[in-house]
Amino acid sequence: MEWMNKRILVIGAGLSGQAAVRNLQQLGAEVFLTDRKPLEQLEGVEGLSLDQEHLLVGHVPDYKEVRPDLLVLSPGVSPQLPLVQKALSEDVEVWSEVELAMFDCPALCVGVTGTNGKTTTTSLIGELAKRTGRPAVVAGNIGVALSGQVERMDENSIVVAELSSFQLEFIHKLRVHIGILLNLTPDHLDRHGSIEAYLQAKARIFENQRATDLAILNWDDPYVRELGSKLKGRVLYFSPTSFLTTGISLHQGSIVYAEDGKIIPIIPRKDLQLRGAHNLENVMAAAAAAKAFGLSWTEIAEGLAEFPGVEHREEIVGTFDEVLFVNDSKGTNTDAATKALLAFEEPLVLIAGGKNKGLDFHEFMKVVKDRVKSLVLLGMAADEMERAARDEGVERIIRATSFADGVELAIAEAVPGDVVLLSPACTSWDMFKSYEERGELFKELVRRHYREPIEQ
Ligand code: UMA
Repeated sequence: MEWMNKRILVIGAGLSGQAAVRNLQQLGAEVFLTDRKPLEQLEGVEGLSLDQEHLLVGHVPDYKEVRPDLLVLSPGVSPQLPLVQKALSEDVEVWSEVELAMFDCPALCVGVTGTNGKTTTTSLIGELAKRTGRPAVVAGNIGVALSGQVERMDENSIVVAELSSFQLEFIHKLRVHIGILLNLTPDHLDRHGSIEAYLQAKARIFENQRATDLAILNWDDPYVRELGSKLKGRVLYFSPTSFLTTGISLHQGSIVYAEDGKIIPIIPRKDLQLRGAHNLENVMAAAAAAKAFGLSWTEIAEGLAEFPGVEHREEIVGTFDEVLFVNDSKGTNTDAATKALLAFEEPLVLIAGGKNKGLDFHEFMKVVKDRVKSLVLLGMAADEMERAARDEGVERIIRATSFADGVELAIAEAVPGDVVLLSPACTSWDMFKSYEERGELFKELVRRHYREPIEQ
């Protein structure tokens, strides 16, 4: 690709868009940045070297005036956006920001996708990658735009990229030497329209793999398992439930690797800090990736045992008055929230709600009925969630007027031995900028409550 003087329109001025602008300017392109928000609502944009002609915020720019040679999309930008449709109709290329970042990437690239567990798996692989002694670049959907990391990507480094379905929608040549598809359950249907379209977007992670590359797939997930026969690269399956004669699975309480029936134990399950059956998927996939980039099973076992988990994902906030508080703000869909519920045996007080992503809550509420003693609901989806909860026979439902009110109500419901779990099954976007902001506030409110107890 010849970048000099190419006119490139970047859409979305968040983390991805800003990193893409810097990257493209380095390459010598003429860059335009647009965002539907006005300048005063955008953070960090003033730090970019863009004049008025090139910074087109707070309105939709006139396509003819920009005449772009290429569009670069932030992940949050829907392909249905008229600007995108216009470019496509004129045969102008549209790239996602990760395509730009990984363009010509000389590093060893590991890509992680799936509905749930991506961040845990990506972080864990990042930690394992560091054990090789090579520089590790951990970025992507995990909260660090890949385009901002390009300078750190060289022949010696290992890039571990968390890739969302949004990011994979407009890739063209992006190639991961090691690709992981963890699982697939309905998510982001408001954007993708159907589970099939969502699967197709996710499966694109393997699109440019070559015969020597590796696809790591979940045997237990029917959609994912089936993909194996269609891929160009080598395939390695993992299964947390059934023993695989070739692959990574559980055997007599340990995670093992087997090849044609020959079993190599990796680590006893009890030595892991990560809780819950779902975390086995993450651990197994990470172990497979680490083996592929050259760690020994002993080094992998050490890395797995030392990994404490990630922030906002079943994160232990602390025990106060004998009640355990858990922040799972990253549980932004029903499947993730269900997994969090199933990871605890103690009686649960659940705080849920936020903005629905087009999901139906009935199946989720069946699990809530089984596991949860009090359900505190908040946010835009609260009415819809309450209806589903009542349909499924959930008895104790409490409505909160704000997030802080929800936390106080949950604390009031809990008795010693209970777990108060924030796992919203919804995005935070009705009340917060991100799930991180929501999780931080949760932790802050809990700690503040116990530092300064509110008089009853
Ligand atoms: N915007 C427009 N027009 C649109 C849509 C958005 O102008 O039609 C503008 C918004 O006004 C905003 C900007 O685009 O100013 C935001 O862009 P963005 O939503 O793509 O957000 P970024 O800050 O670039 O963050 C993105 C990912 N966000 C989304 O996918 C929604 C981050 O994932 C990611 O960490 C970051 O790139 C770095 O790679 C977050 C996420 O919620 C964690 N991901 C979803 C998930 O995990 O479920 C997919």
